[in-house]
Amino acid sequence: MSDGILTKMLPKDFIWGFATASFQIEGSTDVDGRGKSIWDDFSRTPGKTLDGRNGDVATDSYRLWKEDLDLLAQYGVKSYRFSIAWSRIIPLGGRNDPVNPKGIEFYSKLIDALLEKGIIPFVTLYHWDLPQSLHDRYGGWLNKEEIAKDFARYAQVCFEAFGDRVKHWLTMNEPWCISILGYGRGVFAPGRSSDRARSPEGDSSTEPWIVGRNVMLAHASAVKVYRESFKPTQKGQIGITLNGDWQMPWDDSPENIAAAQHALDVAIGWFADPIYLGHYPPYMREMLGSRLPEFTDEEIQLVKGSSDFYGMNTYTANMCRAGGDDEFQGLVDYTFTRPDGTQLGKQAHCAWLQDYPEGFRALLNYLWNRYHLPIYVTENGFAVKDEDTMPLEQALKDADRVHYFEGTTRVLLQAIHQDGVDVRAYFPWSLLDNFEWADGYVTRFGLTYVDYETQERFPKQSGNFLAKWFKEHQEGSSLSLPGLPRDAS
Ligand code: PNW
Repeated sequence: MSDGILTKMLPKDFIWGFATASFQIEGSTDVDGRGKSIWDDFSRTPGKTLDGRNGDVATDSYRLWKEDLDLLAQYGVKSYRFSIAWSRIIPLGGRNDPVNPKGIEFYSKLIDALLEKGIIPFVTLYHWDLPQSLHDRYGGWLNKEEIAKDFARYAQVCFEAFGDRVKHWLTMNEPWCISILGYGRGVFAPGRSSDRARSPEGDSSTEPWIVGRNVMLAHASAVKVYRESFKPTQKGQIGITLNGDWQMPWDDSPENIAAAQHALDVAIGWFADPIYLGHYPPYMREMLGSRLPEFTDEEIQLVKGSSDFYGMNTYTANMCRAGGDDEFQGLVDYTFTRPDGTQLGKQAHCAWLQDYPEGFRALLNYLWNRYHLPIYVTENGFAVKDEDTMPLEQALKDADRVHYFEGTTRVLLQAIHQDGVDVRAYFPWSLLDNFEWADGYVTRFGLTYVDYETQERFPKQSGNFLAKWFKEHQEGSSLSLPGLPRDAS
């Protein structure tokens, strides 16, 4: 094979698949002994979601999981990233609370069925659905001692029950979102914030930073349990996945060049530096002073090196200008408008997302050069404008999303072959349109359209594009993979 052909292909053991999360797809919030999560009542509270809808049904995947697996098999994925609902496994959440056999049984069957289809389970332990009882009992993520112990116990129960078959574990999904959106801006559960119009209690100047540290400690405690008691026999990998978008200076002024680094420090370095390098980025301390919660020596030893790989969720890029008072962006203003007035890329349905594949490539390079670990891209996707209101036939021809994935798949190969970045996995978000948190069902990220009246699933062109692209770019895969789902057009 000539170099030209090789550089068009993915590395041999490259993993790809589609991703979901428990609360966004399962529904059936009140069956088989599931305990409440913090998203249950939050999403039922008027004013918390854009369309006033909640997660009680979602895509009904707790009941329709077999259909979802058939869909995955039709797309020919190698892997499926899904999350386990803590409150199905331990309804009250705590380390002395009973384990729910029905919860174990549900995920166990799902894992077996995946393996029967030759699909690798890629499992997230925590994708935002904290057991409500832990929040009520001791403040949930705000309570360092309790939450780390309870999370480690929950993780242990999962390793015991599923670790014989699951070899890819993610502890937490997106600690920045957990901390900032849940305890700073107050737009995600539990909705705490200093803004009294939004929340009766909370302190946005301190709580997000405390929660961030506690999430890292809980993550690292679970990893310690895995490495000491399970990894020697189960031989899997475990890590965390962080959200973060590429941040670039708006122009070449020194203050805006510095601003872009500050934005990266707060969006990514806040977690990635302690976990991979063993200390906070200096800018975090500069910005927050004594409000930045310290780690003890023992804690930082626990946290440092606690991820076997870099788990990367990314959607877009921003241009950065120094200034503004938003600590959650590192006291940096974000814009999609270039100095010449043009836009970075196509605008998505949600305000924070434009299509800019070069940002994806730049971020891969930045993370590889800074942390030197294999990168697993565990989320990447696009919400098409007005997809919620257009007719089905039109929604299935999701040209803007196809364009987005043409871009990211192109630069993915460039990052691997031209830049030498060690990327090992890629999971577009999401297998299905689903409950998009504070956006309710208004914003759709699916590669598959879901009719929420009938719960019927219809592959979009983007889903078929990705299936075909990976079929063509995987060594040997065209020989062994099943046919594509029926065409959307
Ligand atoms: C991620 N932002 O969340 C989550 O992991 C998914 O559950 C979610 O459905 C997906 O991205 C699409 O939103 C994010 O404001 C939420 O920058 C918000 C942001 C980023 C990621």
